[in-house]
Amino acid sequence: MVALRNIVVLTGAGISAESGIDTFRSAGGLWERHRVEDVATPEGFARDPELVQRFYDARRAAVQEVAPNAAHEALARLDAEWGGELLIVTQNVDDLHERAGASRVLHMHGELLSALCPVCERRHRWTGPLVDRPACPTCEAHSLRPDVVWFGEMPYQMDRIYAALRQANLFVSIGTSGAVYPAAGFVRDARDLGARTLELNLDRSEGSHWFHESRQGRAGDLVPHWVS
Ligand code: BV8
Repeated sequence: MVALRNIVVLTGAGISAESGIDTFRSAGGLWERHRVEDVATPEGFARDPELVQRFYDARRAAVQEVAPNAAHEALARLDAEWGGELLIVTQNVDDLHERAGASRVLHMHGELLSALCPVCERRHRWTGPLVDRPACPTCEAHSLRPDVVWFGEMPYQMDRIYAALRQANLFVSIGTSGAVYPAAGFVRDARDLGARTLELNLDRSEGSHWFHESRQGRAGDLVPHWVS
């Protein structure tokens, strides 16, 4: 039996649902009658930058009004207490893992509270709107965009994620539908590399059959139970 030392946790929108943040599938993947795949893309941004900026401005404001839930808090306890390797790879762009106290967090799809300047490529902590085209604090260009990874764009820190998967003894997926790649493929990578795989999700997901074990329920119930 391999000693359980190194854990990779993947989280998705479902872990933030009980904090009051809509998941992509619960909103029917729609926002103001637009498919998320049409809004969360570079093409969508080029086509209608104001629509896309308003989509993210609304979410950036909303995320500052909600609080972490028991699932975020349980992972933060694990992060504080676990003596082995732990990496929380999140698809979420909210900061609820950090606000619960977790530190070993990697935002593979970027963060709402960050603005990216495509001109000087600097990132800035950003809590206000971007729709009114504010100047980049570094280079003063008026081109700041949400610092999130859109469909068709390269997720952040993939090398670091695959390095962690190669070392993992346990891969736990929490609150994700397994609809979006490359994140949806991590369970297969982990399994092929010898890790045990566990899914904690409200419903069965598109990837449930790849997991050694899949438990259905609310993250606020399942995650504290798993961590304890
Ligand atoms: C890439 C940031 C190359 C923005 C997001 C054609 C053209 C171009 C690309 C593609 C293509 N076909 C396929 C692709 C690849 C594409 C893709 O996968 N498309 C899908 C639609 C098929 N992927 C990409 O483009 C990615 N980039 O491929 O680059 C590459 C490849 C490999 C290696 C390097 C480079 C970039 C994808 C990132 C897109 N950006 N977010 C933003 O947030 O606005 S994705 C966004 O949607 C989220 O970040 C998240 O990843 C995804 C939604 O998924 P979930 O988090 O799972 O949320 P969802 O609502 O779907 O599910 C929630 C789950 O929770 C449900 O199962 C539900 O049952 C459960 N739940 C609900 N409540 C609870 C609960 N569980 C527990 N407790 C509860 N209370």
